[in-house]
Amino acid sequence: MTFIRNNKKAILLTSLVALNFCLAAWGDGAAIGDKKNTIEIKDFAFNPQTLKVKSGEKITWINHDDEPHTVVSVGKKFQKSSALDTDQEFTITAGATGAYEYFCSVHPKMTGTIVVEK
Ligand SMILES: [Cu+2]
Repeated sequence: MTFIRNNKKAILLTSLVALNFCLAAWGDGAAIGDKKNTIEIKDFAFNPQTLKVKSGEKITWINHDDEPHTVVSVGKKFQKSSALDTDQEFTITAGATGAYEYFCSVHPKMTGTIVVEK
């Protein structure tokens, strides 16, 4: 009887440990995927100003200002965003390698650069 009871406890404990590991691994992965290539628009600036990504990765801008902003590629190298309201996001997928400059068409002094690496 004692053996069975202990065994059940051991199985339960093992399951909990395994579950925790799974949750931890999943949580980390999601956090990296979500935050890695995010450019915050705040106080009339793109942050970070220059972002390095790998080709095929997604890049997301999020507007944390009360003013609307846009993301427009110099030379139309990638699709432009619509006017982003507060907390609105705009996502593109990085294509060919190179440096891509962009600006906000509402406030052209706001500029940033995406560097796409292999
Ligand atoms: Cu702007």
